Amino acid sequence: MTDTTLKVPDLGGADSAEVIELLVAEGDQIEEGQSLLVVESEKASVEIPASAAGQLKRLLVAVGDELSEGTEIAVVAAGESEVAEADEDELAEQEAPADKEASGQASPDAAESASGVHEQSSDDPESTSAPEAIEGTAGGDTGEPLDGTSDDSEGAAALIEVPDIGGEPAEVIELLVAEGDRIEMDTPVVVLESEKASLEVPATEAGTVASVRVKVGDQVEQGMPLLRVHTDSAKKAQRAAPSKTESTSADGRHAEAARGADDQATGGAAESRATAAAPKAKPQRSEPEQPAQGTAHAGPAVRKLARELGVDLSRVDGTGRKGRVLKSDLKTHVKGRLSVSPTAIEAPRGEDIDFSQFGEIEEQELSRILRAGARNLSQSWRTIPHVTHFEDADITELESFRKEQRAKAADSQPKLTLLPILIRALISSLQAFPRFNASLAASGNALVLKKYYHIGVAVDTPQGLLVPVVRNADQKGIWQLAGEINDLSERARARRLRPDEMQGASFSVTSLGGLGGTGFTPIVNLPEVAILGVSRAGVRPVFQEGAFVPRTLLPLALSYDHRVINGADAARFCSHLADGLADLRRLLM
Ligand code: CAO
Repeated sequence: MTDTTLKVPDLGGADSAEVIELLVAEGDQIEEGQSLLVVESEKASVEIPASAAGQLKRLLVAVGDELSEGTEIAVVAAGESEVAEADEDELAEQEAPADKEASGQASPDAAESASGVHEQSSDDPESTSAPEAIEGTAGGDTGEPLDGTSDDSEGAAALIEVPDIGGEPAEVIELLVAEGDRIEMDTPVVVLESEKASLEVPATEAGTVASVRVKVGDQVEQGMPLLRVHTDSAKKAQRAAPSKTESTSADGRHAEAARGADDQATGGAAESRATAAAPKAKPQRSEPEQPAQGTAHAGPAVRKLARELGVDLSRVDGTGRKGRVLKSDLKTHVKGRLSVSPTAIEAPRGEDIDFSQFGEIEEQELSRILRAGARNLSQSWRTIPHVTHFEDADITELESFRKEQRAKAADSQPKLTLLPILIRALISSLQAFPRFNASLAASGNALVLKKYYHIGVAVDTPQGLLVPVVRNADQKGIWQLAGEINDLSERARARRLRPDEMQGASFSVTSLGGLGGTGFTPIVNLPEVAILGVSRAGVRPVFQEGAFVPRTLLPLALSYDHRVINGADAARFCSHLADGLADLRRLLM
């Protein structure tokens, strides 16, 4: 078994060329002379042939990389059939930091697959020059064990890695520690934000931060190293040290579940489920740009690439001499569009409007949570025929009861608001009307009735709307529900919710009662079929037995999917709920 590193041959006079297409993938059996990739220089586009046959063990370049003669492009294992059986240490040795440093070309992705964890981005000096960046992740090349720990003069070193974040990539939005800082177990070290949630990653080791391996704006995934820590004890940490947020099962089912769960966190699952099934989310606005006025200076290769990508060159800011558009400008332009399209909220008229022409403006970046939530809400709004049914529940007696209980409650007990009591009453109505605790099957031909009662509770947080889930709410008493809602909403606001805590709701409640309003029309949280909105209770005159009497009324708004629930069902459901709230004894029946 011999490994051969394939390199870029003479590029026909060009100093460098850009990889525009990969023709092979890792694991492919390749023949000598077979084309591996297409590169394009200012002069021409050419296919780079393999100079040796074998199984493609590692691809060291990616589309967009700039290559020159001699750049390493792939590692081929001659006569080897199973890449999976490749010895990891040997592999790591080939990727020794010194080699990387010398070539400066090994792509981060390549390093990632060798080590099983992601490497730092290549524009970070530490990722290419600091041997420890490789040591801690790849293991074998420095004698460090694969468990991500190492012995050094200061004792043991360990990596703190990205925990399970629901199978989604996330962005580093805040670094809470710096090199040299002293950290304890559970000290929040980094704030990550995915489309579903933002969370503080707690330290899984106590010690001194030896190096911070990420920077704000980096995209990270589960398992990627965040920090290297000189730990207090010489005791080695497990490479897969379970963090507070980790619960992946051996068969990986958790990741799937968490993915589905997160969908609900920001208001809808269907879209994310669809993208999970698809290889990659497609940009929302993938149509070619509309031609704009004016012309652009650019070379033939840039023009060709622009044509292929559907980019109007006159819209690209040229940074070359006299404003000439370079390939790097084109890349920046396309990256900009791609980075916006997949996650952005659709602009109102699908076009950029320069509002500054009308007056002073300020542009604020939308968080990923907000953007994802907005997309899910749009999807729900577009796909579900929504109807909202209104009902006022007379909670006069209930309010007296609640205040009485609250007055009697010990200091240690949670604050008793209407919400937990409402959830108790709601469970009774869901049990009486099972269609409300259901989802439409993906086929559209069946209704999935759920025998569990996991209630999503919309929580207003500084990062946006989150919907943590009270599980098995039917098995919990009012005080327990109150405690859980308090805990979940506090942790949602402190970015300490785990992705699995936002998964699997069978019905959701959104209460604006603490804030005000007489009614609103909530949007169904896909893939659920109904949502209950609660507004502020107030004392109103109610005509009873020939006279107006003051009663405390609680405005309820039930939005539902009209494909699944008809208006009469909704009216019955709401009456049942209102009756339960009006007379708690009914809940015992
Ligand atoms: N009518 C009158 N008063 C109400 C009420 C209602 N329906 N609901 C709550 N209140 C009162 C509470 O009793 C509490 O009073 P005190 O301060 O005197 O104790 C106060 O309003 C604040 O309640 P709360 O909001 O802290 O607690 P809650 O259990 O009612 O709600 C939670 C918890 C997490 C749901 C809520 O804080 C929240 O985030 N709501 C916003 C949800 C949201 O944004 N929905 C919109 C989704 S669509 O964009």
